[in-house]
Amino acid sequence: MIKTIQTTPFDDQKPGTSGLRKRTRVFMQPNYLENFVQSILLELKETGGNSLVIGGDGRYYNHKAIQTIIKMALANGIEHIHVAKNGLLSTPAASHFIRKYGISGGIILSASHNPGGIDEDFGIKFNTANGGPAPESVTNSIYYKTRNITHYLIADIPDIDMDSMGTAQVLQGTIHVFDGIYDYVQLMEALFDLARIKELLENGFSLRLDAMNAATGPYLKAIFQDRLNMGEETLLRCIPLEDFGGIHPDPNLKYAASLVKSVVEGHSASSPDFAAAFDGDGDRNMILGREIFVTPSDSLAILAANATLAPGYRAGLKGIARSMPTSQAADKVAEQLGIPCFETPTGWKFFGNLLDADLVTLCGEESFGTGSNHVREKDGVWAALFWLNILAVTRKSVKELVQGHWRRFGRNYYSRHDYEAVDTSLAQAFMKRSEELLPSLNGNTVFGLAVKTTDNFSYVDPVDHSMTQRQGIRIVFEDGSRVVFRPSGTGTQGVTIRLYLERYETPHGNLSLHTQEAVQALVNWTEHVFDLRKSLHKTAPDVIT
Ligand code: G16
Repeated sequence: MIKTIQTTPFDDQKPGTSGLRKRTRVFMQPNYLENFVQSILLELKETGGNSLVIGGDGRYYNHKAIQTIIKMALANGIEHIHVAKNGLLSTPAASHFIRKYGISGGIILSASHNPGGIDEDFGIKFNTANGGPAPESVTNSIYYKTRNITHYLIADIPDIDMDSMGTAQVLQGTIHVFDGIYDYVQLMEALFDLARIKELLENGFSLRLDAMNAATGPYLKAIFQDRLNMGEETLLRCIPLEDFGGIHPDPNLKYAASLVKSVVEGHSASSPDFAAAFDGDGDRNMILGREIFVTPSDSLAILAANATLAPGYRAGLKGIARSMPTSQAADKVAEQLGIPCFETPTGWKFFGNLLDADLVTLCGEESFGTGSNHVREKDGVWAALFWLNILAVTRKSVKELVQGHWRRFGRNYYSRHDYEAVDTSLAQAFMKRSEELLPSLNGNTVFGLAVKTTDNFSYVDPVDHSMTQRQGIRIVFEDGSRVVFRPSGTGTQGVTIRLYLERYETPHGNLSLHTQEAVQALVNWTEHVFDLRKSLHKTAPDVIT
């Protein structure tokens, strides 16, 4: 019943910022998925694991991959295999399930916000027993195994029925098909005052939530339709589709442009008071209010400043963590609250130790990620509920809340310019040349911008003291503004170079500039000093958020 299949290594199975992401057809080639899964399962077994959660964001190839993983987990002697009904499980819900039931780890099939389909992207993430993305020590060990693999094990059994809940004994293991929605909704009910939110909504406050044809649809229905009695018109694109309806399930200004247009730019009396969109696997969020887009960095800072208004955070915050490229808006709040603010490399996995050691309560990233110690992942639906809870208590509009925040802490104008699918050798040469230039910039003033410090960011984890180096080129100016750039770790074609621009204005400065106008001097400075566009053979960024 258990087959041993001979295989040879693939040389491109090094996990990136968040698991292994490739074109779907790469995963579909013989043994590709199996090699990676076998390496994960060996890692799980070596660390004493005997239970596993499996689920995904519903994209093309999910079902087939889940069946393969179940059969391989059984063959590798995993005793308890928990499979989400229909295979659908958002990333934060997976994290919660692992933590709540003490499961040894989880495999989440998702390429996050990347498009889905046979000619698009697929991905596989491994989360450890704390519910968070595997740290680098674990992903490096998995990668090492993929380099040395000679065979994998798979049970020769028919496919498992994933469409109905229940428990079945198969070979030496037990397969539990569970409801991927229920536990997560219970957690949200414990953290937020849903009755107060309901009262707000019953009093004419209007809402629009966009699941972008991806994993959050069923969660939004369970919370906003079943518990908060909201009508269907408030929930957009809530049926998960294998190809996300042909869109990028990426909640940002480019890929959720129609929502942005109807709420922010072309707002009218019928525009909702609050809107949010979520990505493929439900961990990212974009927050909008009538006439205002809330940058993810500001969202983190505003949630932190108002956290005690939500029941789950009444006791206050231990600390805040943000990824290095995320704006320093949260630092200002931490300073006023008298709590620490940690700066980590990009990747949610770097927050895990800080959360486990209870050093921080809230975390956030500029890449539309916000979360807390309730799970070990960023969490889109949680962020929307947190905002609604604060709005329900303060009875302010989103715009009033954001502008009031700026008047108190100052405004960190912020924008990210992405240069996508750059030729790998061009991108590498550009990063190398830029790093070499750094020492000559210190103390120099160009275009009126005085450079204070420069580095290629490195991080020492305060808990386990592991060191992560060269995480992005960072130029800090005397006025607190910053230019940062780094290669993305989640792209699947060539290299994406991300340029992060941040300019700080004090509470008494000009708080109402257009963002691109506010950061233009930093763009000019970057072009002058690093010749970025020419070096990358680009004339303009591909995406601006
Ligand atoms: C992943 C990680 C995030 C990271 C983002 C962007 O998000 O979980 O921590 O900020 O990628 O990473 P990069 O700039 O390297 O592309 P997701 O939602 O794609 O899993």
